[in-house]
Amino acid sequence: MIDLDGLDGFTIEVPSWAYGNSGTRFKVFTRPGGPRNPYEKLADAAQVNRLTGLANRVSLHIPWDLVDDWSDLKAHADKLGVKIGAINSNVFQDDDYRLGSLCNPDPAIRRKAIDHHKQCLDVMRQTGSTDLKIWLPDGLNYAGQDSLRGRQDRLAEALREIYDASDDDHRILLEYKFFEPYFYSTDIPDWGTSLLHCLALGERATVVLDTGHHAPGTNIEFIVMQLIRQGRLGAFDFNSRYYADDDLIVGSADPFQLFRIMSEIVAADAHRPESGVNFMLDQCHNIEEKIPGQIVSVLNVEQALAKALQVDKAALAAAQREGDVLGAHRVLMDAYETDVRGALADRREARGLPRDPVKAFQDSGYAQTAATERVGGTQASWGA
Ligand code: LRH
Ligand code: MN
Repeated sequence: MIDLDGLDGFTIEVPSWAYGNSGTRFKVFTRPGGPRNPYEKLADAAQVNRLTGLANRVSLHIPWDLVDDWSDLKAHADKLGVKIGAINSNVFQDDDYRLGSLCNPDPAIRRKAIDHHKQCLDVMRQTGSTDLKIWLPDGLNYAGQDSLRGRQDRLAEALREIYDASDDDHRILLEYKFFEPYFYSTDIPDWGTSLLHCLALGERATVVLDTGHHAPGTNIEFIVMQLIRQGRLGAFDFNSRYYADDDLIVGSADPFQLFRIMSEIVAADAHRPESGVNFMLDQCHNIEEKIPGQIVSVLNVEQALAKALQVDKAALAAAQREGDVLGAHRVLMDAYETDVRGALADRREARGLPRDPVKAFQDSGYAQTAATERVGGTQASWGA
């Protein structure tokens, strides 16, 4: 009997930038009907929630999603049935940040970067968002280029000022990444460095685990377990990759890894809303249709969680206790091999949602309408 009760209240936050044009340094592909502003990005994101019932929050990126009237954008989101989620700072597209932002040797540049984060805190106050997500591109390309220790001290000082400027209901989500855009060192390269800064800051500072930000071969579910054990797993940036930070559809490259990650989540009951873990996507749909790509993504996460909920916890604990190596492994594999797709479609139907949300979107004609209506203006592009 497939038990899906654990899915109750589980939601996923989708990124506004996944609906705009994106690509690589070689090419950013465009398509008719792409969103031209945050209003249209929210409208597209709301389609994912309408058809899956899973994605009721949308992350914004500053300045990509800057608007004149935040309360008007919030009202627009409310009408669409979605909430403004995490606010993402951006210190990776300004010439001033060539040698870093919060870690820059120049105090004036650090000041500029700190003020940008304070601007993001104001956006949170005006949109009802409570998560400030900080990913810093900061790093070095050549050994000796700057003091590794000095940069950490500057970073700690700057994060302290941002943390102290935030409100009691705000969380700081500090993201790490092992390389890119710099190639010798990164100032927040791993979960340990992010965790150390979070522990130094205070209870409201937690770690963001982007599944594309690890060295090949990293056991990511171990990191998930350890961050939960420390009470500092704040959020996921879900995506998948074959080589580097590919930002592909979560679960498309390694569905078994996603299942193992969700198994650690279920083992700690961290899938429950009260855990405070923000399950977010951070992806770019460079060649595939954006909205169907996002629908498939949230369904992949839901499916991985549904499989993880099938793990026979008692049998697994008994086999582990008895040192029954294969027995324990096979308990987990039985859950992974459980086909939950029919039960999930039944669950959607029982909630008045389409059995196949991707087909329902294609049948809705939404993309065609957008292509005819969204004429003129400049399509939103990753980076612009
Ligand atoms: C950096 C990152 C970060 C976002 C950006 C869109 O690679 O993962 O989370 O700011 O992608
Ligand atoms: Mn990310």
